[in-house]
Amino acid sequence: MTIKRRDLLKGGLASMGLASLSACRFSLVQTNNDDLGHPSSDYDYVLTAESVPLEIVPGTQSPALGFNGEFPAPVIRAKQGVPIRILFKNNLQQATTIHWHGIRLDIKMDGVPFLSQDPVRPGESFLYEFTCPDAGTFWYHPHMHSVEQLGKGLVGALIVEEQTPQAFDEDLIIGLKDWRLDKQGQFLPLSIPRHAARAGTLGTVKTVNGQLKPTIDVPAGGLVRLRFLNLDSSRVYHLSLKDMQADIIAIDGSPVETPRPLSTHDMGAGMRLDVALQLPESTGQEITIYDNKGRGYFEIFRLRTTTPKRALLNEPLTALPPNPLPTLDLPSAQTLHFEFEWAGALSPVSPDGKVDQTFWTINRRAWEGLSATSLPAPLATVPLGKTVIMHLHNATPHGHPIHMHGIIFTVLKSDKREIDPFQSDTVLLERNERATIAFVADNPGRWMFHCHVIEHMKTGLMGYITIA
Ligand SMILES: [Cu+2]
Repeated sequence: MTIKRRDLLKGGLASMGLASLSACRFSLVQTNNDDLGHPSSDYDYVLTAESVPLEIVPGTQSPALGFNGEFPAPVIRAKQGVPIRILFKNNLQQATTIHWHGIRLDIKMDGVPFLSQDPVRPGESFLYEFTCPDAGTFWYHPHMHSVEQLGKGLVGALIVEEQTPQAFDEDLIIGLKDWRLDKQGQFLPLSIPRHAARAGTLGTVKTVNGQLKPTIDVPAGGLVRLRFLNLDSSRVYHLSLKDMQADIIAIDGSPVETPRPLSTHDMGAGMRLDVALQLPESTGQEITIYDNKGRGYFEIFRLRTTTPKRALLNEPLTALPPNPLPTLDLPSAQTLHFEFEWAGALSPVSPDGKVDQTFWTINRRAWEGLSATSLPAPLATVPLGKTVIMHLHNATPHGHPIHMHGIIFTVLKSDKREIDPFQSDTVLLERNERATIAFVADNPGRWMFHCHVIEHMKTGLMGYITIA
């Protein structure tokens, strides 16, 4: 099911397997030494960003971008608490960086140009080396030229395995991404100002792991873990299994204390959801996963039960082990307020089609951009070790998945729904919603704080918070 540009058997190694469940050490480098002079066995992964023709619309080739010449991108598997080394090579025509979404890592590895590292220029390499303190479903993507680089395919799953995992009969990665393509497979403009100023420019071709409405075989009678990742740049998925019973076991990578029944879960750009599903015992049963909008249920893909390839584990579902997050000290917390506002009513027109307008602000400031010589002031500075409470107000008529780098926060409350507090790295704010989140500022650095609708962040809805 992997789309490949070409055989990747350069070094006699098979392509990085989606099915590989262990964090084995391998690489796709041909020579013994890489550009940095290290032997290739020094890395757990070698990741190359490059141009790749992909067959997304059947019978056509799209001039996409991919990691290691394939889509879905190689799944990076790390073990909780064990260092991982990833050599990144930029074979694109533009500079880039890689951000490891949701990982509480050292600021130097966070992959934001100028804020945490120099851009990786065409032909250059960068060694990303970090330890994931938290287990769960995360992802990786560039943090430069994001509309184009993410839109054309540079998105991949990063799975951090628990030290003591709950056993599942099957562990599936479900990467959701839409592509803006015409019928001949050519890219349509990835950003249209009129849409950038509203909900974001949506794709025209919906895919699951790069395929159109696939049916995925699963073992009858088994307990499966479905790791949903919204790898899209704009779209919100309203995930539902309709009448089928399933349990949410983790939200945006963070385990929930007790599994929660899934009815409909809204997942904005960049967000994830881990769901446990006990499959029917008979073979040939189909289970549909839907996008639920109001009364409408629209098929995303299906599972089909087949004869199990190995004996079922018959393990009961338990909660995933909690991640080692610091304890909130709410009584002595520092409180911050953030107003997200909209300036999109200006009806922007740009004759060359470029999105260079400012449509969104955080506390009346739009992102000013940054370079080697200019760094805007932070949105806030908080002392290291302090608990921070953030009151967020989406004073716009559109939804925003608000993401913060470097920390994991707890979503405490919302004025739109009952919240049973949960941990996350991205909170989806509906139009006019007020929500409260809190975290311990225990990771020093300049951490991005932005909307994950890529066009929203590019047109203003971005800033950073300094923890020092
Ligand atoms: Cu937004």
